[in-house]
Amino acid sequence: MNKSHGLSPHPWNRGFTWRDHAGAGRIVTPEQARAYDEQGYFVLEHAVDPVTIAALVDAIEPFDREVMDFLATQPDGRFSIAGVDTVSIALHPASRSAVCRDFCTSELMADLGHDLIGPDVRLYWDQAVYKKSHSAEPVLWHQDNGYTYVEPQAYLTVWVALTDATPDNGCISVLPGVHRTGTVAHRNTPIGFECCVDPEGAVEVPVQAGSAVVFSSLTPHATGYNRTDEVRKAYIVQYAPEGAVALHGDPDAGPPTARVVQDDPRRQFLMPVD
Ligand SMILES: O=C(O)CCC(=O)C(=O)O
Repeated sequence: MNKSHGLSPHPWNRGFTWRDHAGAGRIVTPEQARAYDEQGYFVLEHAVDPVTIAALVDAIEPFDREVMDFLATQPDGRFSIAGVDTVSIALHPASRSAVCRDFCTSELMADLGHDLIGPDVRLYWDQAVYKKSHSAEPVLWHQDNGYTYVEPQAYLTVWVALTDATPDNGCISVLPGVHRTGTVAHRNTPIGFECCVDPEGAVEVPVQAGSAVVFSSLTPHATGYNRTDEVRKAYIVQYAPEGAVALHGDPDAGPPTARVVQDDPRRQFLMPVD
């Protein structure tokens, strides 16, 4: 485990081995596969056309409004890591919008899943994350597998920029290399899980609307404050191997108390094979 970042293994992470992705895939180039293996991420430039991006923004808009209306009813406008003054998270647009569902099960995503996960892939999660203008909080450094512990630990996150994402408005930053050691321990804070603070070697990854940051569930990442007047919008879609399970329980208290197969037919769609 990489001691220079002060990281230690998650209590449930025993004997993890990263599986390399050799050769060219359907869409992932050998260079991108090497970056994914060595750095834990790559950028897929201009992955999504402007018409599709506009359709996604329109489809997500009512869900984001719902979330903002809900947050406004909460104490201080906050609920968990979300808040009217910081970030809104609309869960599972693909379960309610054909536009989002078609996007999540598109050839682009099927090809990414095929190349980076394997032949039998399911949509594991989708959410729209809108960082509000002059946001009050950053999103802390975390691995996606640090929130809900999934096995196999290595699944795929595709962070699709619906607006340009810049260092000024809270683009993704990643911490290369750590993914190869599996899930690390996180602490639970009032504004989310955190695995490290201001780590050395972090890389900011600005991308234009329509580009995607493709990274592992094991790649630590964070986003900073949005210091602009505009909302920064992203649609995050994640893919896991068929048969993946979510482990429940308190990692500090002992082994998992439940293992739940991730195959909810309302939203965890099996990806097309061809
Ligand atoms: O888009 C963001 O600001 C952060 C999203 C994120 O880190 C996540 O969904 O895991």
